[in-house]
Amino acid sequence: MGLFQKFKDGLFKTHEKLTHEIKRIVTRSPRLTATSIEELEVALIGADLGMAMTSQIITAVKGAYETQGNGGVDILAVAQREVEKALANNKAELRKEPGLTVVSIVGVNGTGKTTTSAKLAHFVKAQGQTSILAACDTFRAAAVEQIKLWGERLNIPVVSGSHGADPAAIAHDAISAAISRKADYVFIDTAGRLHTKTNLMLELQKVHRVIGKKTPGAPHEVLLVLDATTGMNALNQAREFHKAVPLTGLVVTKLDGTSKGGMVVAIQKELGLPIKFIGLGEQADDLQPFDAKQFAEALFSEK
Ligand SMILES: Nc1nc2c(ncn2[C@@H]2O[C@H](COP(=O)(O)OP(=O)(O)OP(=O)(O)O)[C@@H](O)[C@H]2O)c(=O)[nH]1
Ligand SMILES: [Mg+2]
Repeated sequence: MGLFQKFKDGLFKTHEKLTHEIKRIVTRSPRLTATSIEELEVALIGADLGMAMTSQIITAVKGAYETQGNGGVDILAVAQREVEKALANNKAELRKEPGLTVVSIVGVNGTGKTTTSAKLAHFVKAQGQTSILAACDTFRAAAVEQIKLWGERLNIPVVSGSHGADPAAIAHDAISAAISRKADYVFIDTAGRLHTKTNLMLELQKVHRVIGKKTPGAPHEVLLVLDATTGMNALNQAREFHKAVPLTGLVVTKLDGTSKGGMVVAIQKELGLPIKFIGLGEQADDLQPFDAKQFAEALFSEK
């Protein structure tokens, strides 16, 4: 399946809702009226595109009506162009160090960290690179089994410890194993934690400190996993995590399960952190590097 088809399938719900509503507005009134502008605003905000992006699209639509007149404006095309423009500076590449690259995967409970860690290992493998998964969620009883299962399925080695073990020690062991095997990446699957729990955030800082002592400059990537179905709550999570452990990027998961996929745009604009990957389903290859052009096209294009 091509990349665009993946984006299109994964963003289907958001696409359907947005295009359906926008086409209805245009059908009812070919002229741009105060009411149709208001309805357009509601549709865009309803997809969680955020105030700033919504205003930018409305301004562009008004401009297009002024220059092209009624009937000549394709609102979907204007919106697509504006969204693509707004995300043009998003740097999605996963960092690659000359030696080992250590990637820490963090976030609140249930956002998709373990699944994302496994999908990332699968992603770099497809590019000819090797990795090790570090099972640093020693808190939740079934967590180690879950990541081991992924490891078996994808044929990726997993370094784990016993339930309740020190996550920093497991991260340390995983890096040792990666160095001796000359692996390209270590993906550290951390336990879910609420951004409001100080002791849990301190624990995460400790994991990162230990990693940094073992490999200078590590973790090279700290990716916050956000669940798209939680909408704008994700903004708050991101701000708090960023204060505790400086983030290098975001992964937005479960976009296939929401019609509010515009939150990707709002979050990127608001935080200025790059969206590195998006989760478009539960399978290993449903994690895709974020691509502004494909994303904007998948939201608005009728192709
Ligand atoms: N539909 C869909 N489901 C996803 C996606 N990413 C993860 N999931 C599902 O979300 C659920 C939780 O995923 P996990 O990877 O266990 O989440 P976690 O953040 O590790 O959870 P904790 O370790 O308990 O904090 C699982 O059922 C995953 O299959 C996605 O992009 N799309
Ligand atoms: Mg997990």
